[in-house]
Amino acid sequence: MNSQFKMLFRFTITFAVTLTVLLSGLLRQANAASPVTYTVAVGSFTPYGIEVLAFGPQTLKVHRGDTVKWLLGGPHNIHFHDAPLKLTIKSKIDGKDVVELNPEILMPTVKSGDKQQAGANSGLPLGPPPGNEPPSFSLVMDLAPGSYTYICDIHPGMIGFIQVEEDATAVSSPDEVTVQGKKEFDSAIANAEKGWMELLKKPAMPAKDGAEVAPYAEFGIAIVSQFFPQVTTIQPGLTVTWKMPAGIISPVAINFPLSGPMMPPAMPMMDSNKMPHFVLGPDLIANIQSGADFPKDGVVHSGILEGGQSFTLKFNEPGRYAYYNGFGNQIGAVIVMPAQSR
Ligand SMILES: [Cu+2]
Repeated sequence: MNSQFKMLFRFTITFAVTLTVLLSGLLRQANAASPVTYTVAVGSFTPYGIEVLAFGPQTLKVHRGDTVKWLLGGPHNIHFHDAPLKLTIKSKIDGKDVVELNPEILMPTVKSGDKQQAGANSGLPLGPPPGNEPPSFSLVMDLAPGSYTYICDIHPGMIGFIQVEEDATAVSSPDEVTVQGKKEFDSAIANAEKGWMELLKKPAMPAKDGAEVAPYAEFGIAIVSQFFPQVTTIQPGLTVTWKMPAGIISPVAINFPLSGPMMPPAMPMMDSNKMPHFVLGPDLIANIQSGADFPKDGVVHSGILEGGQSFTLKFNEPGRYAYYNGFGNQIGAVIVMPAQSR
């Protein structure tokens, strides 16, 4: 009995040792696997105004030394820090007062293909990339295991996570990651379509004290780029307030009247020191205070409204007033009824 036990014991030890050697051999093989490149989608559009403002997949697990390549589907940056920077700043360029896109957002702190480092920012592409390549930005994740958070400064709420796993931990293949990213975006779009249909069931509320317009409808990580409602009807003497939801949002700028052809919202330029800037055009710079009466000349620039901000105008004269988003692709109207229709 005792010798049997010893034999079993010896066998167990031998088996365990053999298994360990075998396994560690396998693991070493896994470790020795050459680094791979993962692709993360950055935002996405539908042809009909539903936009995903997210990184897909939101969470990516990699091994040390792998590369992450972000495919830029719009004006986004990749920034490894915790809170979005202020979108615009007032500054002087060659002695001239301007409002410009925050240069800290615009200017890259690392080159595509570099190793990730704390605070790394891709900056914003100033033009289309050479050739027919879609715009992208890559970093090598030569990092200790742990979770690394990044954001887009343009769209507060766009947040992504790179999880660097121990070499022994299995992670998805690049193909699986691409499929996962697409799945997350497809489901966000489906969710927004459903939300939009639900929104249509809600009756428009008659404006008693003043009307409210939402510049976007948000559904999770997707937005519908339309004014809600698109046409606002009020009695003379009432106000209209454009109210931005807080969260994952695209900035908006309310502009009266329609005045196409549209100016680009911001113009790239070089200063005398050859430093690039993105200077805001008149459609993005406020010419009137929120709460003011609609001006006699009919020209209104609300300035940029970000998440949580609002802009109010008071309409005293009956008429039809059309407006647009200075960032493009959205029009709306305010109809002020004749006083006798009260
Ligand atoms: Cu963004």
